[in-house]
Amino acid sequence: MPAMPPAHWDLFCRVVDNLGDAGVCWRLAAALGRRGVAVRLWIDDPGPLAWMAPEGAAGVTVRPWSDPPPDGEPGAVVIEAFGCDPPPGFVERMARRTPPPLWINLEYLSAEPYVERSHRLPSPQFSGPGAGLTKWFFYPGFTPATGGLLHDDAAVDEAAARAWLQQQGWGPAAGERIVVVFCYRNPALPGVLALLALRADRPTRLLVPPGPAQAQLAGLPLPAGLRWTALPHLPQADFDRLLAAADFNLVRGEDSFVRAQVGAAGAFLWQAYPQADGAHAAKLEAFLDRYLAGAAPGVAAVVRQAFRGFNALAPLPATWPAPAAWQAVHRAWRERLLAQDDLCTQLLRFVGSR
Ligand code: TRH
Repeated sequence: MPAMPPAHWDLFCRVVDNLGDAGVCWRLAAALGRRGVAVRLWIDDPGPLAWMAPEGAAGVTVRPWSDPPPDGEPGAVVIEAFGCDPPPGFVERMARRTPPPLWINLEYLSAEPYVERSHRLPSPQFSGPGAGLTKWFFYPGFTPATGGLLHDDAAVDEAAARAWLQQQGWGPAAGERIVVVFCYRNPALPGVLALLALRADRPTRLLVPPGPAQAQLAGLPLPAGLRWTALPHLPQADFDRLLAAADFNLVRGEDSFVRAQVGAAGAFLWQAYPQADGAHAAKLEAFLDRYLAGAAPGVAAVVRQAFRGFNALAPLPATWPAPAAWQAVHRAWRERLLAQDDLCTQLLRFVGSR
């Protein structure tokens, strides 16, 4: 294993469930690598990377999570994703390093107000293996008062994405819409598909990545005008192309949710990661408040109802929101997000300021 340059960064990722932990961490590591940072990505379940990142990325070394890491001298920056707590043996080494590494906790994405209040707050460690160190909270978000979103590679060439889709054999027939269906098991999915089918003038090809949606569709009689194709797992760069090539995206969780906003011209519906205490409902409303802030009241009301319906928090609207009006909302929102510094830029600036 080549010796790491002194200025390397360590990024810790614990795969809790689904794909977002690995997905967000891989996207961040690759983005840092593009900026010339040498990143060691410590991940407890590297399995998904075999298909998500088959070719690796410049500057990124993937290491199996172990405690303590055999040769893990901490780098200049240590990022723990989603509060995953690096191995205690590694944290002890952090406390012994001179100067101590900058320790960052990269939090989950939310549009809720607490994010702006909490972003960049210090958390001095008074006990445990990291006693004496300070951990800093770094919150992704949708406003300049947050850490921003990962979008430094979101300049999308839609024509290239559609050509790629055609090459895979997943392109549209004449007049067909392409809709990606990447959601959790969703009781509202039949209703959303029925709304899509109402546009009889626009037959629809559903492209369905692996996961609960494939299983749900396999048992679902489809309305006329809809057909579906089960996709294999794709490298993350191809998954991004898939969203970029679609006319409309049904997405979930965190990373595909962000990608549908910054890396796709088509509008989307988002199924938030369902939480037993219902906290995902507040996350959804907070996002919609921002996303729809500039929309005409009539459009905002029906789009909000479509999001709420897709999260089974309210009935779906009787008809699909007017596509052109929704598209205009999406385009304005996307331009606003792309005009803000991306998360990688903000992270590098934060590190440089410490
Ligand atoms: O898989 P998810 O539901 O992940 C979730 C969320 O991240 C949520 O915030 C978290 O709390 C939970 O995991 C534990 O959805 P998400 O966030 O969209 O992540 C999917 C990732 O997988 C994304 O980076 C895209 C990638 N992906 C591919 O690269 N290729 C594929 O074929 C598929 C299906 C996904």
